[in-house]
Amino acid sequence: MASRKHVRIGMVGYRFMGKAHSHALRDLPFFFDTELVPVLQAIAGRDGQAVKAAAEKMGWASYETDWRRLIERDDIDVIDIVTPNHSHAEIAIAAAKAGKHVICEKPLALTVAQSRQMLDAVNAAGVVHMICHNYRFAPAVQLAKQLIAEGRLGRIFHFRATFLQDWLISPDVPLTWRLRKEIAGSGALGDLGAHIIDLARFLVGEIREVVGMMETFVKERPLGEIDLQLKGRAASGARGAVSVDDAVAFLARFANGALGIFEATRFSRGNRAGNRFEINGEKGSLRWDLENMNNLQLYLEADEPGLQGFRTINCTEGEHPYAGAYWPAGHIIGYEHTFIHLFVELMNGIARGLSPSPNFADGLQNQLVLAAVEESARTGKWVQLPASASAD
Ligand code: SOE
Repeated sequence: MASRKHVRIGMVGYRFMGKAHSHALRDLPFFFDTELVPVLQAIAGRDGQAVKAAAEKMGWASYETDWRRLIERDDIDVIDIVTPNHSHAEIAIAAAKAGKHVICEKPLALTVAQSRQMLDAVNAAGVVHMICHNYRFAPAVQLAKQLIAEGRLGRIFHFRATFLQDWLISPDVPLTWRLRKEIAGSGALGDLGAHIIDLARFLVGEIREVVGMMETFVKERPLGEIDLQLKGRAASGARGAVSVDDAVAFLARFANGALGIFEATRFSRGNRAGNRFEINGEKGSLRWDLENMNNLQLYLEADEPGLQGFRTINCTEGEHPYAGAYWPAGHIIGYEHTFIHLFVELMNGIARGLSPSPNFADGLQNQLVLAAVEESARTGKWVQLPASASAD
C-alpha cells in the first residue's frame, strides 16, 4: 500500500468529548484503511496540569495551554473543537482564517448569527469543515437512511424522536456550564435536541415550521462544575440561577409534508441516553434506540399477512455501513465507534477537498431550528424557518 499521508490534528478541549474524539482518532487506522491517517499532534487546554495529563493518557504528541498556539503552529492541519459552545465561533473562525480544516462539536454555536459567520469563514478559506453529529454514523442509522432512500418506506408521514436523560433531577447537581445560557446557548434543546433535529434532517428532510415549549424545573443550583460521570458536589454553598431549559418539546412540519414530534429532557427519570426515533411511512416503519444501538427495527406492510411485525436487524453484518471493518457478524460495536466513522468521512473529505455532511451548512440549518423553537416557546406561536432552510 502506498505510504499513507498523515493529517495532523490539533484538538481544543480534553474532557468528555475530548476523550471520545481522541479514542476515535487513535483507533481509526486500526480498522479503516483511509488514504489519510489522523495523527494526534497537539491538545490544548487552559489548565496546564490537566491538559498535560490528558495528553499523556490519550496519546497526544504535545500540548498547549492556549488554543491560539494550535492556530499558529504550522504542524497542525485540522482544528478539532470540543470546548463548551460559547467558544466554538472564535476558535473555528480563527482556524479557518489560518487555513486549517475544522471539525466542531454540536451545537455549532450560541446563535444563528455566529453559525453564519462560521460557515462564511470556512467557505471563504476553502477549508474542509464538519460538525460532530455522531449518531448519524451508527450503522443502523446509516441503514435506515439507505432504506428510506430506496423507497422501502414509501412516502414518509411521521418522524418522532426523543433524547431523554435524567442526570439533572436532583437540585444538588451544581450549575455546570451546560446550565448557563452565556456558555451553552440553551439547555436540553441545544445539547440533546440538536442531535434529534440532525437525525430528522438526515433521514426525513428539511423542517419548515415548528411550535414548541420549554421548561426549567429547577430554577437555581449550587455553584460549581461537575463531571457528568460523577454525582454533583455542592460547592461553597453559594447558588446561581439556571438560565436554560431543562426540557423541551416541539412539533414540526417538514418541507415534504411529514409531521415531526420532538422531546429532549434531562428530567426523564430512568432514561440515561434515550436517543430514539420512529419513522412511519406508507409502506413501512423504522425504529432505532441508542441504548440498543446496533439494532434497527423494521416493519414492512408487504410482509405476508399473519407474519407481519417489526423485525430486528442486527447491523453488524459486512453488508451494513462501517460494520464490516470490525468483527464477524454479531460482535456488536458501541457509541465510541460512531465517532470513528465520522472521522473516516472527515479524512475522506480532506483527501477529496470536500466537506462531508454533516458540515457547517448542516450546523447552520440546525441552529435555525433551535432558534425557531426558542422563539416559539417565547411567543406560543408557530414559527416558520427561512425559506432557504426548508429547501429540500
Ligand atoms: C450531555 O448531555 C451529552 O454529553 C451531550 O452533550 C452529547 O452531545 C450527547 O451525545 C451525550 O450527552
